[in-house]
Amino acid sequence: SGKRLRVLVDMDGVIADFEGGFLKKYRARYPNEPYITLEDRRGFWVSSQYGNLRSDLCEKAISIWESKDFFIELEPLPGGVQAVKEMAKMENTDVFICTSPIKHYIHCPYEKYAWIEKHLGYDFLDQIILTRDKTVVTGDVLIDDKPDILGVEPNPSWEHILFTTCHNKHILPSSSHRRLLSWADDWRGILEDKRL
Ligand code: BVP
Repeated sequence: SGKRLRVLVDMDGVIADFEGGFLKKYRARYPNEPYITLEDRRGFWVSSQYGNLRSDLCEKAISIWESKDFFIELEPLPGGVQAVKEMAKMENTDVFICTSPIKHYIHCPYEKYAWIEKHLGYDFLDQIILTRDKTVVTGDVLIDDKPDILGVEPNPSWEHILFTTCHNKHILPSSSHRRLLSWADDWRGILEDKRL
């Protein structure tokens, strides 16, 4: 019922466990350095919080996600892959994975494609949008854990649904953000709303 819907789903922090994967590999590589528990994470940028903890930890943090196999080995977040598959099978629904690669591009873009193929299947490779500016992508909803999604387009077509994760769970319900608390939350209801 209703109109055709285009849903943009972010990858890191929404369907792939970037924070968990980061912390595990950071602690393995730098066992004697301080770290920030997921409970104590604040702010989207892991590198900034580590840099504030001690300035040299910024580059140590960056070295983790710039390493080979970081992105491909991220675990799926609970329910995310299933939800995306289900969403893609719904009538009148186009689902795209909309994700920003890091600029150290030797491994990340390749591994993002490989992750999608591994967890969502070969045919889902048609649905990938790699962009550093999500404001120029059109859609009805963007499900993303980053609180501020900015770019050259001041009025993006999508409604940003803030996906709750360790670094944003303490943010007050700012301005207009609707939230999805997890994939167990009512994403179907949000889609039906947008379809009206
Ligand atoms: O590729 C990911 C990891 C990277 O930014 C991208 C976020 O993509 P979206 O989730 O917005 O699609 N990234 C980079 C840094 C620091 C770089 Br310096 C960081 O702290 N956190 C982070 O996610």
